[in-house]
Amino acid sequence: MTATDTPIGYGSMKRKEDARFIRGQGNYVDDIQLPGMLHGAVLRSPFAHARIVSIDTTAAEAHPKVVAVITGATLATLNLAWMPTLSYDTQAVLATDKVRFQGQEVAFVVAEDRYAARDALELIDVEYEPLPAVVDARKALDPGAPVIRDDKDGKTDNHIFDWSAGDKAKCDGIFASSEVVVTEDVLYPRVHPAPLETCGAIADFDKVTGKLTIWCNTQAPHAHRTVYAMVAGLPEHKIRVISPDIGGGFGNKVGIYPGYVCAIVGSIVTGKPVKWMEDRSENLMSTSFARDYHMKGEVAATRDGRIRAVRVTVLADHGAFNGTAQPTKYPAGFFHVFTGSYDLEAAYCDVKGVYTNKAPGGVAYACSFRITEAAYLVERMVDVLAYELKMDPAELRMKNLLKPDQFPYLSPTGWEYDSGDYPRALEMALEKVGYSDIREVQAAQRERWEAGDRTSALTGIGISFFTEAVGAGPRKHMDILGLGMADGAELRVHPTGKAVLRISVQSQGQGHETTYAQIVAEELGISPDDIEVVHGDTDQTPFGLGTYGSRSTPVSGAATAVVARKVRERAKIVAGAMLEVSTEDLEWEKGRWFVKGDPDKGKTMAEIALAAHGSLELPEGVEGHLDATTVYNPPNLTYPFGAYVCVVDVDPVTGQVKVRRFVAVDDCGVRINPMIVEGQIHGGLADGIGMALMELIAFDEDGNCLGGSFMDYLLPTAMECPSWELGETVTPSPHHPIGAKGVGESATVGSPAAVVNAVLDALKPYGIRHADMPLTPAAVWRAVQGSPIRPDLAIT
Ligand code: MCN
Ligand code: CUN
Repeated sequence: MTATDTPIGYGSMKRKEDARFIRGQGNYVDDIQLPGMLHGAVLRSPFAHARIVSIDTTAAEAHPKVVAVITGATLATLNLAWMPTLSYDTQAVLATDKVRFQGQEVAFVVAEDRYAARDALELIDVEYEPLPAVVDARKALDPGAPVIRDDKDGKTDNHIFDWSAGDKAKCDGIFASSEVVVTEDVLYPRVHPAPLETCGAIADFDKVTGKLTIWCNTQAPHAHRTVYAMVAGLPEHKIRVISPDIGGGFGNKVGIYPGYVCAIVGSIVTGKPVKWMEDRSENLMSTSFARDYHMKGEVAATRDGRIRAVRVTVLADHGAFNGTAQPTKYPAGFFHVFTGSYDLEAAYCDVKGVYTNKAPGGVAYACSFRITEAAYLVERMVDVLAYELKMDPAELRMKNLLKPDQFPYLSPTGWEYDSGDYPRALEMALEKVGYSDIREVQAAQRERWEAGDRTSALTGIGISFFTEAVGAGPRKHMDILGLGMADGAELRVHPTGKAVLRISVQSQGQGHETTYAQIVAEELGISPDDIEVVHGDTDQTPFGLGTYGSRSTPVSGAATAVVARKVRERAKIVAGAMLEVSTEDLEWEKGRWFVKGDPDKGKTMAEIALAAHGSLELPEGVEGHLDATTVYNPPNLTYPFGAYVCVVDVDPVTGQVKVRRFVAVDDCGVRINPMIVEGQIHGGLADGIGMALMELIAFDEDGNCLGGSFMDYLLPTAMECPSWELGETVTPSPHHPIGAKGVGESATVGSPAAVVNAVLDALKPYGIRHADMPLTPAAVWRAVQGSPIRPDLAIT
């Protein structure tokens, strides 16, 4: 899709922010230089599990360029050695008693330049006493397993939580009486969001004013500020968090990392600004990973393919600290959505969380807080059922999809899907890909294969249908450490009719400066070029919880529309006074109020703005100027959905998978900027190919991380991606002011299952029902050789 003119409102237009990005004029944390700035570096643990016997920092402190060395002992004097995680656990900022994963933060050096800081790390002498490590979640609860969190009073095992949802008795009853039951163990392996820009911060504490300014590439500046105030006891009005341009977040930049806290303490201790910027390996080894869900899926169905119930048992690996950065009250996030897009009689899930000697985290990576795992599981299970019933997977899905007249639909786990027309989306995707034609070609190919002709690669077609739940969220259901999920917006129209919008969400590449200007443009008829969007600075923007869970459009987009409508109403009063008519006699058309039945008699927004700031006599009680504020508390989540079809060619001899085609029909309600939406989908589809075929953070038995660089942690490139074929349906969200639903994570949620289903469909002649991601050539080859591999197992 290409953009033409700048639309006054919705439509494809080029991103305003790209004017600086494509010229290399972005302003990222690492671009910022402050006078007298010092540089911090983190010393990390080489062991996955070890007792710290001693830490000797004398030699490092003697380094001529080192200004300070901070250890957990230093932090303990400030009561900061441990910090709360966003999941109501605690995490060591710098380890004092034990290290609990490889790469854990042990000490922080502040030096005059970053090279000296790194050099000095080697001068710190830490004596470790290695302990046995638990790397596999399935062994974490074994009686003899080493206890990782012995810092917690009375803790004698690695159990974190048990959580369940759905009606167990009803579900069990259906399973007991169903004609067909299929069961499969499905792993969603540990992967990493791996944003191009790694995490980093600059802390600048001004001793005179007591003001602490933190430049940090966080997705949630306001939440960070409040958490710093609560945890460190710093006065909130004296903290300013600035998120400058961000080079990708994908969930990796939601949480608070020890490096940020160390930079802050470093600045307080030295009285100088301190910058901390992690490198690639630090990012991959120590910051929020994603998934690591061991799932047992069960589906109960009738013999003719009517799905009746789904039951799931999950073992959730949360690493050494429960540091999932997610805003729900549920330890498994939005995993409730494992019922997918289907009309079920009952559903039940049971999730057990455990500690392991691996980096903390657990949700991040375009995850919608565990919907990625849920969507993958249910779509894999539907294919497993199709395999057993010898039914076409498209037909099986069509038979079970929710029907348009069932919306709003209350799912068996209690979630209300707002709107949808699922069969239409699936029909469109199947038609676009030419489903029956490809099946015919495939059948002929299989016949040749059966006849002994093994020369050509095998074609596979994989389908996935997903329902997403985004836009956290109704304040009563979701919070971060007690902070409710509502977001503010402020809009001011200047006297000359140009405007500034201030919002609380934070773009990491999603194009907010463009799309939010477009929302105002649509509501007020001002060109998006004339609307400045300000975000990412707690001193300049209203409070709100930031960008993740594709919540910006559902929440902040709604706030923007509401605040613009407030301004429009004020403009109406001003126009009434200007035209000397009652406001009841006025009618709106994009950009102007005019007198009903007399369209020539009207006032444009620019004229109204000037008058609102002028000497015009306004009615009693009406304030002048043209501005408004609002706080939007969403009544429900929005539920975007989509139908994906992937076509692959698999070479059973080499295990090589080539994604030949990918059709994605997405419905995210009304699209503000279709070009940006398509860009979001392209990115998510590439993510899906990456996770399905190559991405994996692996560990050996001792807990050594084997995915600590881009040589080992493989990301998809244009080489692995086909030319995407996108389609669109529009089912507006009934409760959102402009009918939009979020889309930023849809394709990452929906696409892995399509790719995996396609590969397994290709391998059907080999009788392979399931194999776990990533389906690397080696994994496919091994599956073909009849020895399914489990990439979660320690690699020997
Ligand atoms: N949009 C639209 N019409 C809609 C829905 C969205 O035009 N109906 C536009 C929005 O206005 C916005 C973009 O699409 O410009 C994404 O909107 P939304 O779905 O609301 O998602 P967020 O802005 O909240 O972004 C968060 C989401 C998440 S959680 C991850 S993870 C992810 C993603 O966005 N990380 C990204 N996409 C990313 N894209 C980039 N380039 N970089 C990341 O780090
Ligand atoms: Cu879960 S990754 Mo996005 O919500 O920032």
